[in-house]
Amino acid sequence: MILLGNHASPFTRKVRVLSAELGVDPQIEFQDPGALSPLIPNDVLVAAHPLGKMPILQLGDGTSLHDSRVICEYLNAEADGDLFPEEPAFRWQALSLQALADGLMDAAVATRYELSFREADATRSRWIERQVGRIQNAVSHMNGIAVAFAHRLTIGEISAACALGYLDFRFAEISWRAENPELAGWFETFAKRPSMTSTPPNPNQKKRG
Ligand SMILES: N[C@@H](CCC(=O)N[C@@H](CS)C(=O)NCC(=O)O)C(=O)O
Repeated sequence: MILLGNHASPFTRKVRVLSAELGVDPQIEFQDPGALSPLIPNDVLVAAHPLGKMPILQLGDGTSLHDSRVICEYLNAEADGDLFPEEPAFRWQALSLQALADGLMDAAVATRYELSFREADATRSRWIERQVGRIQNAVSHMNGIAVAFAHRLTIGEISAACALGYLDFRFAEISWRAENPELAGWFETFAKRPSMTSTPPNPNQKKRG
């Protein structure tokens, strides 16, 4: 299998962390599709996914899977893993946490693009404030439920960790730890897992995402 993505992309990291937790990462060849810009479609990505976004998982039979949620669920099912719990008591919490973390990443990635590519004006600063407000609300909600994070590893905690890792990477000025001590404590431990330390977002600072 080939995973198209780059190190900076938090959605790609989600797939890589999950693969490492499942122990299937040696079966996946990680390939960078080249320059990524929201202004210029990347031909490699568009050929495999109409939206032209990463990550994309190319299977041995030539088919492609997207997006990160589908790829993660596919890998978990193929490996007979338990990162997408079946029991309702865990399942809906895990999927909701994944959705929240994905929404945080969407807001952060969109803000990153906006800051990189658009001229400053009054509309832009209001739009950015709205995204940062979303990010802060998401982090605050996670802090409120973080006490349960250590009980069981699911796609929810993996997604939350990748979202927080992306904030540290691109938005260090959003110093989220001070107001969210439970979440900060959990992340400090989680960030030391081999799945996280082997997938840093910054081995090459030039990549966008
Ligand atoms: N919902 C998608 C989001 C993927 C996404 O936003 N990927 C970004 C990189 S982090 C991307 O490919 N951006 C390129 C673009 O917007 O043109 C997922 O879960 O995979």
